[in-house]
Amino acid sequence: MNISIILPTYNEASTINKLISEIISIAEKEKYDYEVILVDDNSPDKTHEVVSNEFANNPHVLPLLRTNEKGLATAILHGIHHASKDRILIMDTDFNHPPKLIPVMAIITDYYDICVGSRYVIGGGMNAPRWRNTGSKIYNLFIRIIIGSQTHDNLSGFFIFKKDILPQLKIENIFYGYGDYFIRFLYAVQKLKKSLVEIPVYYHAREGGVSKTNFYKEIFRYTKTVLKIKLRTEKYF
Ligand SMILES: Nc1nc2c(ncn2[C@@H]2O[C@H](COP(=O)(O)OP(=O)(O)OP(=O)(O)O)[C@@H](O)[C@H]2O)c(=O)[nH]1
Ligand SMILES: [Mg+2]
Repeated sequence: MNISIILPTYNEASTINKLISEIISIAEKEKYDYEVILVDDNSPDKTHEVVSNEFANNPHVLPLLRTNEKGLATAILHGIHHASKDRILIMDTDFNHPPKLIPVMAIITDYYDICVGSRYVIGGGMNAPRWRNTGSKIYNLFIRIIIGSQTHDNLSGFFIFKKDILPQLKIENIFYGYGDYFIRFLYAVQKLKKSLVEIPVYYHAREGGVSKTNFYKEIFRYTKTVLKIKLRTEKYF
């Protein structure tokens, strides 16, 4: 297995080294040909420096620092541009997304183009207040109805895909903004009839640091994204 793991970070210094260490031990156990690409947007808490110091002698860890741009989706795109392996896995860096599922998701891409870690298939879920759980479920239903998405969790952001699907996409028109990039990505790969499997994931609470998600701002952004897709105002391929 040949895999690039992209970790976008903003102020995650308190947990990032633990996460990378766990990923490394999984990757070594599974005998992956792998790289861990950190994309940090000049975090004031020095996330990039913390990682660079800890893994200075590890050729599998590539800590990238962006100083000219900030934002989750363009950070992921930056990581994609540096990825050299056949499969690309993206995950949050605060332990919302459990690294122990990486081998399951990775093996699925032997048979399917994309595997998504999903909160809204049987066995999935999230450690969050009831209003957030219910709100997120209803919002996903809204996305599915309006744009015909066949995926249950359109805001997951924990996924792996075969890199060879990228040349078929206009990735600059997909990977921008915040979690909305994932709605566009799923829509585009569905249109291209790529094969996708969702596996259940239980999101744990973040282990340290603070949330970067401004709930109301993001709901507005996601709704704008869904409407843009419906009205076909952007080109994804
Ligand atoms: N590079 C980069 N990463 C970001 C940026 N904003 C968020 N992230 C990362 O994106 C991931 C998701 O952000 P979170 O703050 O965990 O958002 P969330 O999961 O909705 O919120 P929590 O429930 O608090 O975890 C984390 O790994 C962040 O460090 C950004 O502007 N640039
Ligand atoms: Mg998180």
